[in-house]
Amino acid sequence: MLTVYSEDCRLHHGRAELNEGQLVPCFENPSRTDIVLDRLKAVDLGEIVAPRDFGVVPLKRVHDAGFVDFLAECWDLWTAQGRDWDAIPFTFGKRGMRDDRIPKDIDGRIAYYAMDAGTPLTAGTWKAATASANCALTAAEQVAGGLKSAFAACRPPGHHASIDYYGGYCFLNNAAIAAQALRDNGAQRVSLLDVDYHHGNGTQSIFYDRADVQFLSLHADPEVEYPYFLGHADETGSGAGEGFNHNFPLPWGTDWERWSAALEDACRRIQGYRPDVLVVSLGLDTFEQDPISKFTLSSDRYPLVGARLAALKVPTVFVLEGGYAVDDLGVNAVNVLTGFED
Ligand code: Q9C
Ligand code: ZN
Repeated sequence: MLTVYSEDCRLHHGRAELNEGQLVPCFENPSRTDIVLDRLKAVDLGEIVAPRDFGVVPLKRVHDAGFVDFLAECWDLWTAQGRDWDAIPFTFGKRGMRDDRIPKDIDGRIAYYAMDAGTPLTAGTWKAATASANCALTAAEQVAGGLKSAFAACRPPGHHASIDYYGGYCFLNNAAIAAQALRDNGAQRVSLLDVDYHHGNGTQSIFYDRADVQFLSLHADPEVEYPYFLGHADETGSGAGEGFNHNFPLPWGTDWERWSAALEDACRRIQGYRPDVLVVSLGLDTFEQDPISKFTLSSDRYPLVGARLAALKVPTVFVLEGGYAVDDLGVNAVNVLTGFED
């Protein structure tokens, strides 16, 4: 399988995130893709290429233009205040407050565009986030050109980033950007399957009123898990998109038996939709040893995930999302890909 990776993905390196009331070292850091790359080379999965630069146009096909511009200039505005440390919001808008006025002050603008205090924005964030999106776009372009599959080994991840907000370690929604590019390049129907432990709130929101991109997500129940405010089973789409959004919220402690039953449900719905192409938001934080998650999948299950997806017989773009048990992330991610290829 072809892999797309950019060294620029390493340039986003937050110092600390707010976790259980304390600032702790960021779970999402460059060592994640380092270990994935090591494993790809160890099993000789295939060629590893650098992405092509697609510019901001495909980013603004799914994200608000003002939001994209903000991400590009946030670090300069932040450092202009004499701050040379990571940018983190200290407040957020709440119910009943104005959302039609974007504050001028940098702290107000961060409050407007950020969804949590776990996603520091750093000097290298814009470069890394755009490199990450370019990896997904390049993988999509290769699959549109006839490859059976491709893997974007990218970070920062994307699925929590929505039309006009960032958070959950995500800035640009790489998988959504790839799905939209596939649509723009001739695919009539795209299925986007999100197997990250957390609900893909950003991806869901981006495609919620559309029938041309089917979204399916297996994740921890938002009643007990981040992102808390989206991901319930009764979110089925709106308007033309009614019936094209499928959430599979699962309890803490979900094991392979339960998780794979939900995967089977999702795969049958994909089959019924008859997509031209499949985009997989490939999170590996369903792993039993993940430090921030509570499912119990073991490494030997991930090839079965890949094999089930291959049985759909649809060209497939894999886009890396979460997974924080770094020592095992390479094996787990590559297990899905080898299972797909066998
Ligand atoms: N106490 C992705 O997997 N915060 N994002 C967790 C744990 C947010 C995860 C804090 C987790 C976001 C792409
Ligand atoms: Zn996750």
